[in-house]
Amino acid sequence: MFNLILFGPPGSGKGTQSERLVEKYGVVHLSTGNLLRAEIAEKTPLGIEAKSFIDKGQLVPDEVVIGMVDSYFDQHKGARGFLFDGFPRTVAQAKALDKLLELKKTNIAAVLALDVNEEELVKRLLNRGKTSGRSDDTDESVIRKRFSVYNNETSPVAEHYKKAKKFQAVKGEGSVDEIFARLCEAIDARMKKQQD
Ligand code: B4P
Repeated sequence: MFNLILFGPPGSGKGTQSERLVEKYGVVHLSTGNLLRAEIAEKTPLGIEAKSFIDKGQLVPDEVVIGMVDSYFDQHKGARGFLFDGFPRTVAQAKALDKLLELKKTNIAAVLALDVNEEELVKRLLNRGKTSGRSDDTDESVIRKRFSVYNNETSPVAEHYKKAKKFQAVKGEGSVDEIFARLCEAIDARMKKQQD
């Protein structure tokens, strides 16, 4: 299996790039943001709980997200690999993922982190908010809150993977095509290393 994590602050292009990466590499896309929004749309108990956190720019509790990832994994038993998008977002989630992958006798090949400056991120998110109908993208104070949650709770996840020598920063500014080319270059190099 070849498993990747696409890491980065809100609006850094994780969702945008993931769509292209799963098509090119044939791995299964696991976006916790998309899974949570699907639960919200269906008004499930999990979705109703998640919405109350997302609307405030907070993270959904770890046990809710980890349970959701666990069952998604079980639904995709034959996968040749996963692209984790927006997960893990806390150190507890990263540790839970390590355990889950160990049980499946696999691991993370690389963590690619999209690097984008904050003002560009705010611009992108407010712009998306005009058409997406996403409540967490229309209010600038909620967007700023998401950045502070990212800095406090999600940034330490980078350290977790730096220690394991899996972390690689990738410039996330420029055109979607340019960023995609940078990501593919990094992935191809990791794949080659895994085969050697
Ligand atoms: P997510 O759905 O993961 O979304 P995101 O961080 O907002 O965005 P992403 O980085 O994917 O941005 P995108 O490519 O779309 O999370 C939403 C919420 O769900 C979280 O705040 C949290 O509450 C909850 N949640 C999710 N996972 C969780 C977890 N594991 N634990 C706890 N809670 C969790 O790009 C954004 C915009 O930029 C788009 O409009 C796009 O068109 C544009 N864009 C992309 N690339 C561009 C480029 N190169 N140039 C210009 N614009 C670009």
